[in-house]
Amino acid sequence: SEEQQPYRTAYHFQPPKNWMNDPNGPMYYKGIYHLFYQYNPYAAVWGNISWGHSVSYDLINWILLEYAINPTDPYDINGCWSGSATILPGEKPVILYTGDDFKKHQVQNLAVPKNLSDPLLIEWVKSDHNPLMTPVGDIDPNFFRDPTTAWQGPDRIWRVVVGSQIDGHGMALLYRSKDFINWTRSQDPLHFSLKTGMWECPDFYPLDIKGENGLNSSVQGRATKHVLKASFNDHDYYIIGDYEPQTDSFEPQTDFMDSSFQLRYDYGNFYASKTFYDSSKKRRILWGWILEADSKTDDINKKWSGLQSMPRRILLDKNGKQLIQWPIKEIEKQRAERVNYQNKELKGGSVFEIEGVMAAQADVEVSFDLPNFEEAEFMESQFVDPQLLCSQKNASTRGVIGPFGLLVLASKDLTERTAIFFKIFKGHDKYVALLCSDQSRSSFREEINKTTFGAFIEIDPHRENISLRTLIDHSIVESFGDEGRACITARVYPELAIGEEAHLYAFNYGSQSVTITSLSAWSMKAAQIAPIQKRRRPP
Ligand code: DQQ
Repeated sequence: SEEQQPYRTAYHFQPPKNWMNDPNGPMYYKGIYHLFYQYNPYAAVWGNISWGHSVSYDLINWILLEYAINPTDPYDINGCWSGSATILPGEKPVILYTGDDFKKHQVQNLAVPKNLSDPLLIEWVKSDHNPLMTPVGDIDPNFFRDPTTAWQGPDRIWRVVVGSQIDGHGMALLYRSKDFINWTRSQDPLHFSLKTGMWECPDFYPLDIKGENGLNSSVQGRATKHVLKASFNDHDYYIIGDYEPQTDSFEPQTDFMDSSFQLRYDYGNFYASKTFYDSSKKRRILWGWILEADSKTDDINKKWSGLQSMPRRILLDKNGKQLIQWPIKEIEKQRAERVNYQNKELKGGSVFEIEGVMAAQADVEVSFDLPNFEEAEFMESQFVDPQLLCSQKNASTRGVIGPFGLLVLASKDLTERTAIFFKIFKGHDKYVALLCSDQSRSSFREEINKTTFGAFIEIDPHRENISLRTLIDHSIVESFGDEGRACITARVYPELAIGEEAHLYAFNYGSQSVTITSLSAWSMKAAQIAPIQKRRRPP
């Protein structure tokens, strides 16, 4: 019941019980979306890793299936770890995944559907050729995993990258194959970094420079930019650049850990993500693993651990310098009762309650009219860490232009609340909006990680408004600042502000007033996540 399980989500994907981590092999195939995920069938802690499998017609409501692959063979007996799906010509989906083998060496394996005429692709068979790629030469068997979706060059040869670390440096090893069975390692990796360790779950895909359509992973050419994502230091970082399939060279515009400003999908809790191309709606969609922020004991007691993010549509920002993410539009079908405010002034120091929605299960969109920037607080250096700035001057610290934003999953007396807010700063030669998600007072419970998160958004001096969208779902708060230019996901576990006792507020603790140009908040209907209906046997 909701009373015993106040932190289970209503419209974010999660299995009924046990441990879940990375999203794996997401794909759209013949009218159905498939989501696989790292799953422990036996417990709420990491282990016995198998590929959980669920299918959906809309990416919101899910049918739970039997796991697709589990550790049964010498080449994956210690775990079927992360990997990706590729749809081969002739509409043939295949999976490449990492096996932790009998020697605890990481190897790459292939699995294919047993029966292509089963629309749900319930059963998968592993290839007799496994393992296809093994850690030989300078590859450390502990650092060789997470193959991407493969792409084909103009020469028809398949390419795939695998995450690695050689001599302490993170990299994406490149492999080529004509038949998807025999793979040859390229002398040069697709990319590497001297400033990071192991790259987990790399992802590599094209985006259209103009236009909003996503692209199949095998599209190359002048009108595209390529994104390379790698998971390290607990975050998902990306760089954008030009990919040349003739030489397999990738020239990024900026590089990982180059300066103090790092591009990340999400500046909060979000890891080991993966994208796929949805050919039905011509869009690229991102899934990410949202970890628990409570303790292992809490997970064992509540019998589950791990969520998937709301699937996000990915676009290239007009300036080509960064990505924009937005919750897939299907989620709007879950919107129920709505409250709406327009032109509401928030004087400095004010808090007002947004009543009439289920505050523990809501979607909120708000846009703020900004005052003149002349008064904005000065930011000494542009090298400050936004997360540090958000934790030093949290939601309770009075400012000038901001903090203003939302208090979510808040108790009536505001002793518990998660604050998502903006502050505007004047730098030496530019203005920035700081987006914060402050969990420091999110719960009276101890043993919860309440780290505050922050992200910068560059704005020009004439900027008149800024928007925030926040998805609130019991223990997850997913925020999209400035139309999706900066995203922050947080996990929160309130003691008082649960179920009907949760409240929603807008606030402004800056000295300057700001105006809510418009605010809409909706109660959200629960998604259906149910096991497949077993057909009754004929008598
Ligand atoms: N999770 C998988 C690995 C991957 C890691 C194991 C990232 O394949 O590198 O469950 O969270």
